[in-house]
Amino acid sequence: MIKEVATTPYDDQKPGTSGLRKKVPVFQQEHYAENFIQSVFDSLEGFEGKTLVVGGDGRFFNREVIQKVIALAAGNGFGRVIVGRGGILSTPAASNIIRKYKAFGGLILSASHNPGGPHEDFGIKYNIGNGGPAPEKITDAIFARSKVIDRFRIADLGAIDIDTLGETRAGDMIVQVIDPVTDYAALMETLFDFDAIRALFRSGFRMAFDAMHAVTGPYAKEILENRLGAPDGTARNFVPLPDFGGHHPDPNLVHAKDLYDEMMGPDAPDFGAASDGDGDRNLIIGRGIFVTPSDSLAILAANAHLAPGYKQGLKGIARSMPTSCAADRVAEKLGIGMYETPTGWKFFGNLLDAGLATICGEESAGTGSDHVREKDGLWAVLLWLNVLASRGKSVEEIVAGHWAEFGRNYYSRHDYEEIDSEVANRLMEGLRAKLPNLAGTEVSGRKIVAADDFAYHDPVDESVSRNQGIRILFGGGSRVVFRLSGTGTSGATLRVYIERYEPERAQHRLETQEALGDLIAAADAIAGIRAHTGRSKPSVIT
Ligand code: VG1
Ligand code: CO
Repeated sequence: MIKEVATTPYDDQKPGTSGLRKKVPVFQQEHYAENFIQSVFDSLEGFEGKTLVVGGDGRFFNREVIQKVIALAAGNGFGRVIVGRGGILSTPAASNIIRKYKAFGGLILSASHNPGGPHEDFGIKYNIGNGGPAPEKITDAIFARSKVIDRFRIADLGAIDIDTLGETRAGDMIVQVIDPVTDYAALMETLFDFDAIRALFRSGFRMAFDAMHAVTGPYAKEILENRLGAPDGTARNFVPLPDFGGHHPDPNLVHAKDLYDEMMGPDAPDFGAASDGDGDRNLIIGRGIFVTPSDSLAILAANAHLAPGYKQGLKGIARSMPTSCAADRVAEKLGIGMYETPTGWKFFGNLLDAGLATICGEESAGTGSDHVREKDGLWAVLLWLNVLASRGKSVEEIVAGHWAEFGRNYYSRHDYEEIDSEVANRLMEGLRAKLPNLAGTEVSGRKIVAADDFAYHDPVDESVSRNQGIRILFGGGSRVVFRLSGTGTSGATLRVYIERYEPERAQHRLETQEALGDLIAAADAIAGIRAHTGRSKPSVIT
């Protein structure tokens, strides 16, 4: 039986960089999730009788919202819902399922790397039929609809069993529960040389993969240990927990510190890696060396042809604007296109669909390719393994070789978290006002050659996205970028991205923060970070 339920709108359901993210108690308000999901459906056309994919990273409230999605999908006339068993699907796996089963779209329930639990974060993101996050045209429509929504349509189904594989009828709709790992693992087998990686493990190569109690656990267990023969214990913290064991499932040097310390220690394995809450990010650490995500993107692009899925070479590389320019030098050498997009994976979709780019990446530990339309943590780990197996060198040798060939982009991101939103906006407005007069001036001994507020012109659909971050370019390929985060759930987060290019074959290795010292000072001089926020240092440095 389908009911039409009267509701009143909320005014805060604007999707951010990666969907709608709020604290769990916000999502638990009456009709909050229903309103948003109905607003998504109201912004789409032509899904009657078609398939919707749903799954999440297993965090607190995941199961409840999955039940709501199923009931609303039935109420709105979808023909089928495909759901991962237990409500589990990593973000890249969900993208693959949408594509493979030609679904109309999917709802991914996750707040990525943010903590989970009754007072922590939750999120809902809509992905379109190509498997990628909805473009701005759709997310704008969803927000507009959410502000005026006055009813939702829901089927009275009772609790649907999402823990048993197979199909069940739910009203006029079919609910199909699938294994979350099988299709994804099969896709990985088509891209990488599993025999070569198996031989690498057989030769005694040791790896540590930290799933951070999040969604990649079951994927890593199956692929690394069962299919590739890595020893039992290679995947750690592999059972997804609703609160991620009380940790932030954020694969950076702060939250994956145990892994980092082990990799820097005397008995370090050959290769260390981690992924985030929803499985789309990756952390790569060699024995004694952390690989920055920007360098990782460049190195993977330069070596991708060693993996069977990319042996034809790359069509192009795309990176988000704040990501370091290391990949640009690889694109230049390969003679392929280089695209610079705003932050967030949704901007890569058109480039991938149009065959302009094959590999994409972001400085925030996201790397991926045209195999799906999301960034993909385990994919990056497997590509690294394939490269290590093919080249027979250590991570450190590969990174050093890359710097020797292309030069080195010293790079760091400084985050100022939970600052007052008004203060953050004032700081950005102050910067914008200064922009026209910055070029040609000198700050902290460095000359500014250009300064702008990044606007992206999509080469495929010709849409324009403005105000995507303030760029201050210095001579010699150094720069500072300022933008406000679009994924936080309390206050504002200012992100400052600092980069210095060193063509000098990088023989003398500087400590990163030291290498960037004068640019960090310049960033504060230009934006007045201390003066505005009262903070003397960032909350997180990556
Ligand atoms: C952050 C990152 C961005 C990433 C986004 C979603 O956004 O900077 O690169 O695409 O998170 O990542 P922001 O607006 O807070 O800077 V996640 O792993 O949802 O999946
Ligand atoms: Co994520």
